Amino acid sequence: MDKIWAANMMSSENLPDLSYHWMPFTANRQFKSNPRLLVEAEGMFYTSVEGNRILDGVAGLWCVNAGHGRKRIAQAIKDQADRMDYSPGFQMGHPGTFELAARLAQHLPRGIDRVFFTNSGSESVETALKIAIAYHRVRGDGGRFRLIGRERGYHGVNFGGISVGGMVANRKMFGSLLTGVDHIRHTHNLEKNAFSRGQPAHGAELAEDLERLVQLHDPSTVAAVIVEPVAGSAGVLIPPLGYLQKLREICDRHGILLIFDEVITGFGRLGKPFGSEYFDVKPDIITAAKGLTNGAAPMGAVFVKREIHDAFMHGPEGAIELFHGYTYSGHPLACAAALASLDVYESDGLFTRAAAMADYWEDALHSLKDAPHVIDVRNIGLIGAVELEPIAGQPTKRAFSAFLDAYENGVLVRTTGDTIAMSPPLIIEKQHIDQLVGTLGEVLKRLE
Ligand code: PXG
Repeated sequence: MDKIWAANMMSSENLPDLSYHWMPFTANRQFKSNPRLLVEAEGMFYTSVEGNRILDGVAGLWCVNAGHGRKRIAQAIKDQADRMDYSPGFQMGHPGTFELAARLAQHLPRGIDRVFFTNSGSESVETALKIAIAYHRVRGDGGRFRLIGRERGYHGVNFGGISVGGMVANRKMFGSLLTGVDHIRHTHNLEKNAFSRGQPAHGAELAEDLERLVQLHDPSTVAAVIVEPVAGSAGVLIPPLGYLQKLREICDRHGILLIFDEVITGFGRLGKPFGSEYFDVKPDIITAAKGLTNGAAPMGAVFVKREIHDAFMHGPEGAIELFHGYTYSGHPLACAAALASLDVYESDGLFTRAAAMADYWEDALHSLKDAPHVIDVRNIGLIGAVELEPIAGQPTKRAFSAFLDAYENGVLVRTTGDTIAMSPPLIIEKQHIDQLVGTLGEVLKRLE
């Protein structure tokens, strides 16, 4: 049998050679000199290869919404692997994709019920952008090709996603990116909104920046606007009250599609199935991934308004309507994982559980207000962030030190810039929140 790594197996002769794997979004040399390897996971906790239990404060990477080790999901994947490993998705199908799309439609905002499958959030974004541009073209409005994103937006790492995205480090190394892209201003404003609970009061007017760009380029050239309802990777930026509504109004005024990137906010993170419902703003297209399979298999999806889908369903019946798709679109194992995840979310009430925990979460996080170095605490649903004053001349270092210290002390968080971000599994209990925030409070006291 192949070796399966388990707790307490770390020793110099046991450890694989770490040099071959070029790790994603990682300081490779630093990591390999002091690796953090996880080998087991159950409920709210990971176990490291040294045998330490680590409270998962980020649901893996914002994806394990129902907590780890869900037997129903594991069993569904095993059963599917035994029955049929793979089936082609082009001009062929298997029942799982159709069943899953219909199940998903029950949880989506009304009218957004056509589903295209991908394998990741990044692929969902590329797919959504392509559908948006092609939609205008199939309607005879092919002059609409421009895409508008937002500063500090994160839409994955492929060329479309980094082009509409607004994280400088993710863009600057990679050449000219897509043409025909522009960005509205981000909404982060500590002077006015620091220590807001939930949606900040100030900044709805920043949506007017969209009107400015639309007028600059002429509305007839703009295909779509893409934003995260809550920006995650750029440091948990919560939309000001009224802001998303204004974006919707401006898009409506000019016939522009609004895409919500719900890779993070989908599947219960805010206490509703999707962020669109939470904010009561209906986009035209929603991108998703992560929680779709509870992180147990790679899968993404694009949810499209029925009219958009239907606009493609003209022309000869034997013609392919959309020249787009992936070898693994709707992979049987991922479908099995997603169907079982929906079962778990539904039976455990996880689509709305974040709403029940949000007040306790908020109070606990805001107890860190006066801890050393803290310049902001923000929260929404089961998302939280603590922003630290950067060390002069060494941005990101202070938050990363906090991440390392927390990990050493049994708590996993994420950092981006000098912000500590948290997004625990939605099964979190009060005692876990106490442990997470308690450990973080101790860490902040120790920080340089
Ligand atoms: N859109 C959004 C809004 C995301 O948050 C992606 C697209 C890309 O998804 P994939 O599956 O291609 O990675 C994401 C991914 C973090 C973190 O800690 C966030 C993501 C990924 C890794 C880390 O902030 N979000």
